[in-house]
Amino acid sequence: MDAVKRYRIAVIPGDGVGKEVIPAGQRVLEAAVAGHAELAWTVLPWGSDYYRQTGAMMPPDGLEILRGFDAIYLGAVGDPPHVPDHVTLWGLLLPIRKAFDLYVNVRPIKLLPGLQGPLRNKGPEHIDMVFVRENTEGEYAGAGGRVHVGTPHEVALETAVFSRFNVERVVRYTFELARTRRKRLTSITKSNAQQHAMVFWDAVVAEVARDYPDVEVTSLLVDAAAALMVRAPERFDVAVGSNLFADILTDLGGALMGSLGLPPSANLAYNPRLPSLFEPVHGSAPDIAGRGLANPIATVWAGAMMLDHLGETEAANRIMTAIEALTAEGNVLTPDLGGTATTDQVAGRIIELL
Ligand code: GGG
Repeated sequence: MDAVKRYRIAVIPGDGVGKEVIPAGQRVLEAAVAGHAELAWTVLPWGSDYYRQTGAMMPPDGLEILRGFDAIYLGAVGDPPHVPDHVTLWGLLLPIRKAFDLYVNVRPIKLLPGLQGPLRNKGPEHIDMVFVRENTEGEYAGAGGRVHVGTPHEVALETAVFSRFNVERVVRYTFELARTRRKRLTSITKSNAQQHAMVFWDAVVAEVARDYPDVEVTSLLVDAAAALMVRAPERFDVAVGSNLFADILTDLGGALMGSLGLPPSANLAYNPRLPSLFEPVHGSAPDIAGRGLANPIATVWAGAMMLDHLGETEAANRIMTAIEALTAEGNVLTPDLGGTATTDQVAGRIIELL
């Protein structure tokens, strides 16, 4: 008999609805692996409550603590107006991405069966793409500063950083992914206006493309890409973009799916010995937090991506099949999808459908 595998998973529910969707996700994952694998959860109460008690979003040795885990399962960060958004993000999520070199952020955008996004004439055959977001530098490199603060001559700089090593590996990851799908890659920049880094990005894509002659490459400016995602989403298969552009476009993608409560994301470590991080694309949604109304699907789906990453592919596939069965039957959905079910009821129904 095969030994039951044991995975050490750091759980950071974080803020707002993160505290509701993460326990729902844990329940589904537990049910999916039951009898085959053990998920050894360590819940870390880091986030804005921790910040209010200690002045920091995580302890000083937080990154060292996380290093010992096989994966990180994160809910959401953000507690405006109590803690400024840049404090929550730079105190927890962005340092984790940088410390463990989580170089790509993989975000599937896919219309699930039975759901209707805002594009009435587009079905699941039209909306099925994967975004690869550059995840450690670009516009979120944290390079910049402010001078002449408090004077009429105040200046603020936010410098985008694009290194050849990083852009090349992100683009290469995307080409490899394209080969597993419809072999169509869209690279998204703003290289008409941003004449240094974005022209460089285009050049790196062209260089790497020479190793993938079987993949069709399209380059789009980000503004045109946003319009095309709405007008003709079927033109997208695999897309790659900078930290900021792909962050924005995947929220648009969530809207095309019918709710931001749906898209998941996998922040993958370049070094497979370091933990990767899995989270819903959405944030802490303070407007609905604490009411049991949050859609757990993005978090459950992110959990399936985590299981797949850990090698529990069969369990991951069963979760995805159950999510699709849930949306197809359409009678246990949270209010963002027009239903009346609670977070826990949706998780419970997914478990029944496993
Ligand atoms: N689910 C994680 C979360 O809280 N996302 C909100 C957010 O603002 N994320 C910024 C980012 O992904 O860079």
